[in-house]
Amino acid sequence: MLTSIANAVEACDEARVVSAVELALSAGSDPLNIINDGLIAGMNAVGVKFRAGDMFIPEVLMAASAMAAGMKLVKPKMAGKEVPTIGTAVVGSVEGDLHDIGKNLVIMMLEIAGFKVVDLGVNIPPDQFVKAIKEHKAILLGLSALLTTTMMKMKDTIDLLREEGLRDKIKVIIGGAPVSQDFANDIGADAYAPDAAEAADVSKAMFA
Ligand code: B12
Repeated sequence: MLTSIANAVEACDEARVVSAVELALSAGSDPLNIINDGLIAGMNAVGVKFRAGDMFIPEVLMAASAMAAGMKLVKPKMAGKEVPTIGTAVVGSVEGDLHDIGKNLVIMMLEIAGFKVVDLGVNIPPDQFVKAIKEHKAILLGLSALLTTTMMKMKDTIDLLREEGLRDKIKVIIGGAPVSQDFANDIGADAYAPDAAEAADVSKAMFA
């Protein structure tokens, strides 16, 4: 039954996702299993296909929207079953970068993993990240960049955290197509993840 949810997400078929989730809920499936083994499993498969060139952006967006429709049904059933909040994460696309599809997927996964996420949006200069971290007492900062011309803004943001005396108080995870583990090491980030599912796993592990 959960496989049919995953398959429906992978097929970008929102109506089928909704009916499969409704069926699973009425059959008494655990909401957390519906999320993990149904909705996320489907989105993971989409990620694999996208990287292999077997799926394209409009389909990724349709799958993400189908997944979100499923999540909307499951979330109200999660009362009392929520994963305890790990802490607040501030996430945004760095200054000059307007790409947000991947960032939004990362946010979805971080929320499912138990973070409260403050989404700053796109084109965020270093000082705005710092302001938000202070305001929300964040423990995790997620920086996204899709352009080689904006990835150095990640370093500027980390440098400003250091100048502000915040560097030891927050973990920084970076991601986006031009970014790598080597780059993360070079600019002094705590972590890198190649996709949204791993972003959630790696982030969670840093606070375990
Ligand atoms: C969609 C898209 C756009 C859309 C963005 C819409 C939106 N709302 O996001 C639009 C049309 C606006 C756009 C504009 C531009 N784009 Co564009 N765009 C893309 C495209 C086709 C897909 C990006 C995408 O959404 N991928 C799907 C998501 C799911 O994948 P993802 O972003 O990689 O995210 C995953 C991981 O990277 C990771 N991740 C992402 N963020 C984070 C953050 C953290 C913390 C972590 C841990 C992980 C993580 O997890 C995500 C989910 O698994 C790419 C090509 C490509 N193949 O990447 C070009 C691409 C990124 N764009 C490019 C360019 C050049 C531009 C423009 C300059 C074009 C122009 N001349 O106007 C402008 C720049 C705008 C700006 N200032 O940002 C180039 C970049 C080249 C480079 N090396 O710098 C690319 C690579 C295309 C190309 N081959 O030339 N673009």
